[in-house]
Amino acid sequence: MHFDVQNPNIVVVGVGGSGCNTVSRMKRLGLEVPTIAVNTDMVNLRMVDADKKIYLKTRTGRSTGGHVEEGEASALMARDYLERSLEGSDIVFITTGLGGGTGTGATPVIADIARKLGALVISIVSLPFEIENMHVKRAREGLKKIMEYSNTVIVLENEKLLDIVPNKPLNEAFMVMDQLISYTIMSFVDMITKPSLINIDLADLRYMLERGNLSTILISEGEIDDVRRIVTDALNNPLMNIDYSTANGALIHITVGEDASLNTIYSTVDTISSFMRRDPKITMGARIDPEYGNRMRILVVLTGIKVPFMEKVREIPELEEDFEVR
Ligand SMILES: Nc1nc2c(ncn2[C@@H]2O[C@H](COP(=O)(O)OP(=O)(O)OP(=O)(O)O)[C@@H](O)[C@H]2O)c(=O)[nH]1
Ligand SMILES: [Mg+2]
Repeated sequence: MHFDVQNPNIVVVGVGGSGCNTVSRMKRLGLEVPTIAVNTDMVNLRMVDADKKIYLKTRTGRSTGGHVEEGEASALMARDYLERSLEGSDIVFITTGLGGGTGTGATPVIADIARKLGALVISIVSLPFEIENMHVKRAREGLKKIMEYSNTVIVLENEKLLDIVPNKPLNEAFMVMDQLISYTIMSFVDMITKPSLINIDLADLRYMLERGNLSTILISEGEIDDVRRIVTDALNNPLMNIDYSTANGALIHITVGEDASLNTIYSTVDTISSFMRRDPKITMGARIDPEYGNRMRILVVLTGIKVPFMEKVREIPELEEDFEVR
């Protein structure tokens, strides 16, 4: 009998300006997974650090000007090429910053192609700042489509950067977001490719990440003797404004040093599930990394969440002519 114990084929695709930035950052952080940068912006694409670069030509030959239809059309025109680049992949991560024309328009097309090729599609998207009013509307429409074609869409809010790094210039704040996204993808890759104490494999991911789901992540680190603190820290610093009780599952990945007991690992999982509704679907993995000593890091992917972003429509009122400035 033959058992195929090869690692799954994984590829990371960054779409649009922000997606390409994320991919570049991952490469520089040392991610050993093939990356593809996709953009309608040739100047940006030249500067990107990726294994493969795909230039999407728009119908006008110019930038999308923020038009999502242009982003979508440009990806459809490159369909064959995108297909060839994604063929044979078991897991396709697609990352983009929603709100512009390219990422918002092309990502659903790429997700659709990858899924039709049989890959598990995990899209990781950042949502624009609330003050980017036009971008928010586009992002909401785009997100709906990306959900349709992905197994799950992990959402992170730029707005949360205001809590995490309130005083940083915008560029550096975006860098923090890119780092978080890179870190999430790298954790997934570690989770399924590195030898583990408790393994998570492709089948577990397929089970957890049902089609059309929204997810978000929680990350935290601390000393193993205070598991509760690590978990509450994670819950108190979400990267997305959500109600935890709406989550229907959690994919939990724990990294610990050699001294941690199985008990510590199980009590972490217990503590996390105690914050969720009854009988959540839980899959866990754990990996020992001697460098962690008596520390522990957790990555929780909360699945099946409802996000206020999809429900609320925030209109900024027009200024009245007789608006008084006091
Ligand atoms: N994480 C991250 N987000 C960014 C960055 N730059 C812009 N954004 C956010 O991502 C959204 C989309 O911007 P871009 O990525 O520049 O847009 P695009 O997909 O290239 O689309 P067009 O340029 O309009 O064709 C914006 O609304 C910002 O909120 C970045 O460097 N990193
Ligand atoms: Mg752009």
